[in-house]
Amino acid sequence: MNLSELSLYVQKGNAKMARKLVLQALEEHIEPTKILHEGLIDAMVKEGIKFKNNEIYVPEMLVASRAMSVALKALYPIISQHGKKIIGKVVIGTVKGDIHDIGKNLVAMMMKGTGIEITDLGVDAEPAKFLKTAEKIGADIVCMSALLTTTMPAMDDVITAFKKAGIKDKYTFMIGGAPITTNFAKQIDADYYTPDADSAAKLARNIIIKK
Ligand code: B1M
Repeated sequence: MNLSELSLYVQKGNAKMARKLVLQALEEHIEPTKILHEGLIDAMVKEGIKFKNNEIYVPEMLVASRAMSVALKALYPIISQHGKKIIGKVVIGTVKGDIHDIGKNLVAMMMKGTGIEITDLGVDAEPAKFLKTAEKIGADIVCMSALLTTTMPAMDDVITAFKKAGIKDKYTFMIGGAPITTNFAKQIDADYYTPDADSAAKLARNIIIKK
């Protein structure tokens, strides 16, 4: 199967066909990570470029992202299947002001696949929500995602809230998202930045195992 066809259906926002092609690709034993990168993430990268060039607008980007989410769900059982025992707990969310959740969902899915229990705060999550939930579930790691340059400071707000409560050192803080860098992580006192879901999941597992 040609994965660029899958990417095109996602870009057009055809969720039904996108899901169908993911299932077909799996039947053809195409690697799930290949389907993810060449069929699904590729579509979002192309949508991002078209949006930047004013070739499409928010509504088109929105229908494409819906198709992406539907198609991603078809991959979920494979990516997040583990059968391992739970090794630790993560609280994850997209920070306040930001409603991008595809990357965050992918990170959560892959972490789950390594045996980590996930509590997902969804999008537009307030600092107090991170703090309250981390304390409530006894999280090992607090994970934050941001896709907008304008919402990056909200990550700092979360860490500041933990500092103010005197509990910052109880947790490891991991951050990520397209505009995030290692330098930014250092600036706001986050412990780690990882560029993608796969590296985030591997790192989280290592952190928990070494605890
Ligand atoms: Co938005 N958007 N968007 N958008 N959107 C971007 C991010 C943008 C780069 C597009 C562009 O201009 N080229 C741009 C941001 C510019 C900037 O700030 N520098 C942008 C903009 C401007 C906006 C609006 C302001 C548009 C408007 O209203 N005028 C608006 C903001 C809304 C808000 O949040 N308040 C907006 C809205 C939307 C939609 C709602 C339409 C939709 C989101 C739907 C959804 O998420 N459910 C949307 C989309 C789809 C995009 C693009 C096209 C795709 C994002 C995506 O899902 N990528 C995006 C362009 C782009 O990114 N190229 C764009 C696929 C996903 C798998 O990648 O999320 O990067 P990503 O996650 C990666 C890594 O970053 C990493 O792992 C993932 C993969 O392995 N990662 C982590 C993510 N979180 C991590 C956490 C970790 C570790 C790794 O540790 C904890």
